[in-house]
Amino acid sequence: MKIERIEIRKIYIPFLEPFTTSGWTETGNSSIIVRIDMDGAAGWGETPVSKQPFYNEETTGTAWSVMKEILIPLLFKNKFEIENILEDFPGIFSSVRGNKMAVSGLELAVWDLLGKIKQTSLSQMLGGTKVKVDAGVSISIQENLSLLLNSIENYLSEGYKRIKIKIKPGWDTKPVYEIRKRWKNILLQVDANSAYHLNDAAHLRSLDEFNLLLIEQPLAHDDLYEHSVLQNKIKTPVCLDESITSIQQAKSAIAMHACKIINIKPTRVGGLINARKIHNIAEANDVPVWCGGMLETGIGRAFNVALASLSNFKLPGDISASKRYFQNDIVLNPFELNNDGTLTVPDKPGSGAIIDEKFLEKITLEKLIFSQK
Ligand code: OSB
Ligand code: MG
Repeated sequence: MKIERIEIRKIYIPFLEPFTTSGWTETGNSSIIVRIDMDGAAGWGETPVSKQPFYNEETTGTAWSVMKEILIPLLFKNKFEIENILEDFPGIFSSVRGNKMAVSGLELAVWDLLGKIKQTSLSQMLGGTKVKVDAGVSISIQENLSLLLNSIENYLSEGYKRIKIKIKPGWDTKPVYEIRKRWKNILLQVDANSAYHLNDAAHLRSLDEFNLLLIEQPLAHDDLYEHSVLQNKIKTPVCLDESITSIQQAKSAIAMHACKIINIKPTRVGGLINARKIHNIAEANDVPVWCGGMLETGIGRAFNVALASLSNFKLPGDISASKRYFQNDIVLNPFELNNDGTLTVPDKPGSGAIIDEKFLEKITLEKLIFSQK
């Protein structure tokens, strides 16, 4: 059996508020949305790239051309037994290096497709054990402290279980001190997106007294060794995001004690097959994980929520309700925050996302269709 049709779209949906990290600002979602048709079913995926290579090396432009020129032709060449499609999938792209986000959008669409054909939910296919997952929120760098404190107060009153703030030199100890002064016991963590250097270790150690869950990606995106040195100098657990690009990097990071916690984003590691393997390796080594986010639409979010239903997702994820990002989401069933600060894991076949095709058409900037008999 062959994949009959693949459609990719560049979209843009503005965020309610710009999202600012230590190094860059995102004003909207510039993902590539993928649709794969086979055997009368349609599977949807999302490659949550940014227009600029500031988080990782991929962009909307690179993912688009790699999908179009390399990945889709490779996928079309292969015949699938639908039952084996997930086993076969890694082999099809084994010659491709990097470009994990481009690969992931196609992989996610295949999972959704398979779930729909088998009438099984993604969480069930993955071996998830939870019906609800704890929701946290990642807060952009704010112009001043009172805006930050107000924002936290609002999210806490909505019921979010954990607050993450973005930090950078000059916006770190002071906001953390003010937050802790006001909320002694909330679950709190910080994300530096590689804004520091090893010679900032003494400064980062001053965060130790604030009982943070973790400090995420303090040092260079492609460095493991210096994170292991830093982890020896500070008590706050180091968590890696950008550095964990593959199963191999995850194994190395664990072996080197470069981190005590891992942020897993399925799209950063090439999809759910790799994400689950990293989850399993971490679990076997007593390294807890949590699910990060890339400001996805409801399509990508559904995969994150399903992944977070696995047992070793021990900490609340950056998986928030749709309305925290967008006025209108791309799906007719956007994620909402439950009263107990959780999101419900979808139990419908596939990812469970129901696409608002009219809205999708409206926000599409460019579309390509590939088909074969
Ligand atoms: O570093 O975790 C990050 C958003 C875009 C790129 C990188 C990161 C983030 C977030 C927000 O922190 C996560 C989310 O709410 O989706
Ligand atoms: Mg991060």
